[in-house]
Amino acid sequence: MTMDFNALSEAIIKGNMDAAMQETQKALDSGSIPQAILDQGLIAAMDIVGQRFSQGTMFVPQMLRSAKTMQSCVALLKPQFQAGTISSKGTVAMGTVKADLHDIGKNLVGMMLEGAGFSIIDLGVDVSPEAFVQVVSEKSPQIIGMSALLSTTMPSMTATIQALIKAGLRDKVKVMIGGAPVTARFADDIGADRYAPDAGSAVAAAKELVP
Ligand code: B12
Repeated sequence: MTMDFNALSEAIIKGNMDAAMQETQKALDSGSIPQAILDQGLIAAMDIVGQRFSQGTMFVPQMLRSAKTMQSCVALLKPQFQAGTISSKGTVAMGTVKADLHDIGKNLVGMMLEGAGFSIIDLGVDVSPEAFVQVVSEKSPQIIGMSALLSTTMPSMTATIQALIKAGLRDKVKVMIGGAPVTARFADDIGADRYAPDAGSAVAAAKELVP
């Protein structure tokens, strides 16, 4: 069935957690597809939050409230994305790069990958190149996934790849990158293996990287 998610988006933008969670549950109960709730309700709302922040009509505290509200709604959707695959397709170590604290996108990508049967090592936010190198040397994930939401933190992706090369580990791991300011061109330039624009295509990319 189709439905519009305006009330849900509005509640996310206002940071009204109770209303947003109720709207998410209502959408699930009425048979809306979880992916549609995520894309058209939650992510669409965060885009508007970003635009209002750029225009100077919303500020960091409100942005944070919207982010927390979104995260609570994502938690309600999470069970819907767990496919119940038992055998692991491979391990992905996911982190938001150094000096960057945005983790909603990284968490969504991790959640979708988990749903598709990958094991996730969540390194959290503000992850230094050294920390990525350490996880590769100690845990041997097949893929590392780096997220950056700030143009100022994208160079940390370059630094991480350089650090992997220096440690002699670059050929031991595939590197996947993403985040709003990141592009396929940038991925090519810095020698990453893949860029993906959203969580769905991140799953497809990971499956290609670890066939
Ligand atoms: C929420 C938010 C915050 C929250 C973050 C809370 C949290 N726990 O994450 C808070 C309030 C903390 C915050 C702080 C700041 N923010 Co902010 N924030 C946002 C906002 C509104 C939404 C981000 C988001 O969660 N989007 C929803 C998710 C689902 O989308 P996504 O992250 O892009 O992820 C998807 C894809 O990119 C991809 N993806 C993401 N990661 C990865 C990784 C891999 C491996 C792959 C394959 C794919 C992938 O898949 C995801 C799912 O589909 C954006 C605006 C925007 N529309 O992006 C601004 C934005 C990113 N912030 C911005 C700024 C400027 C800041 C601050 C500097 C503000 C300040 N003056 O203090 C600080 C920096 C703090 C820091 N050091 O990191 C700017 C960045 C401008 C730029 N290009 O550099 C933006 C674009 C807002 C704007 N329009 O100006 N922010």
